[in-house]
Amino acid sequence: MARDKIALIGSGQIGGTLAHLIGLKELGDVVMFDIAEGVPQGKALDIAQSSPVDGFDAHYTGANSYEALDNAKVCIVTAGVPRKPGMSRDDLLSINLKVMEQVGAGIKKYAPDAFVICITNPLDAMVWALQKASGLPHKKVVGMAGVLDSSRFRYFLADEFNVSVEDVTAFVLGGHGDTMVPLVKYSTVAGIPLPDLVKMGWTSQARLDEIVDRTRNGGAEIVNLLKTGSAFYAPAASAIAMAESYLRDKKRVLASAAYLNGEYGVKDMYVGVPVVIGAKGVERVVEIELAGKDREAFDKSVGAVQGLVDACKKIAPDLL
Ligand code: A3D
Repeated sequence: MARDKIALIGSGQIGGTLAHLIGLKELGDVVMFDIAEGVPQGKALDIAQSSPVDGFDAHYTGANSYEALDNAKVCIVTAGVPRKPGMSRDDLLSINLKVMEQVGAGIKKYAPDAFVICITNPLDAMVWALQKASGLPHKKVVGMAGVLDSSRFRYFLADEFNVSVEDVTAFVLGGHGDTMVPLVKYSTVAGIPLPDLVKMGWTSQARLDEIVDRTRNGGAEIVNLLKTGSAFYAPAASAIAMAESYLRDKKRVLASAAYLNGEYGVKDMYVGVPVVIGAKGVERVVEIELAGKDREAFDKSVGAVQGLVDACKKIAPDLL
């Protein structure tokens, strides 16, 4: 059986880590694409040269032309620019919106059957724009954020309770960023919901609130430490989990920015919700009942995403 082709659009920090993980997990052959000349070629060659040491078989190429995406089964998009000092949110939005237009056109032409995972920020608006620009079916275009946010929450909880990360599950809804909604009652240690663990004396409500807060600010904490960039190991690992579920038809339930058409009372927007990812792409949106504070927090988060989408429509009315 021929190996699947995975195209990485953007070969920066996350793109490079994605390429390495794909090799280590033997998920397929890798095409690294970027507008920076030499970068995708150099990274592809460097990683390929590690394959004899680590014992994986994968073909790596680097490219500056969209033709290289031809027939890719999965495309993972990290292309774009980060927010620099002095740049407003709208400046960033309009630059990355143009990038999504180019990338969407490239995918439409060369990889129209691909499963597309967007990571470029501001995530919920960029994945929306990428779907519009590519014209691919909604269920084949998703955004990566929830797996990362859940993973951060799980890590902090495992650390707090001194238990294996494997036994901690977390449930995070909403847009990516400080309005995300970690659902404490659906997050567990070996099936025991967090509120029960508070009653059992494993932690206090105040500590739990601190952990939720740290999760919400997980990205900013790393930016403040790195100073010259944002997180890339955990974001790459998270996108790989989504790609693997698609390629191997694992049907994992993963929090992702998915297109909602009425679910959760939201229409024509990408928002973070749990979905089943299998060979058909997003095979199901898991819709739980939200009430009280959770509903309020979710609606606030949806409002923040709507604001970004409206800004996109204003900046590029013809584009989308
Ligand atoms: P970085 O290392 O800057 O890589 C971005 C790459 O995109 C660079 O190599 C650029 O040359 C390339 N690029 C720019 N414009 C284009 C274009 N038009 N076509 C093709 N390539 C282009 O960034 P990174 O890898 O650290 O992060 C990538 C993106 O992911 C950024 O937008 C981050 O904000 C975002 N990010 C999202 C999350 C989420 O959880 C959603 C987490 C971390 C980072």
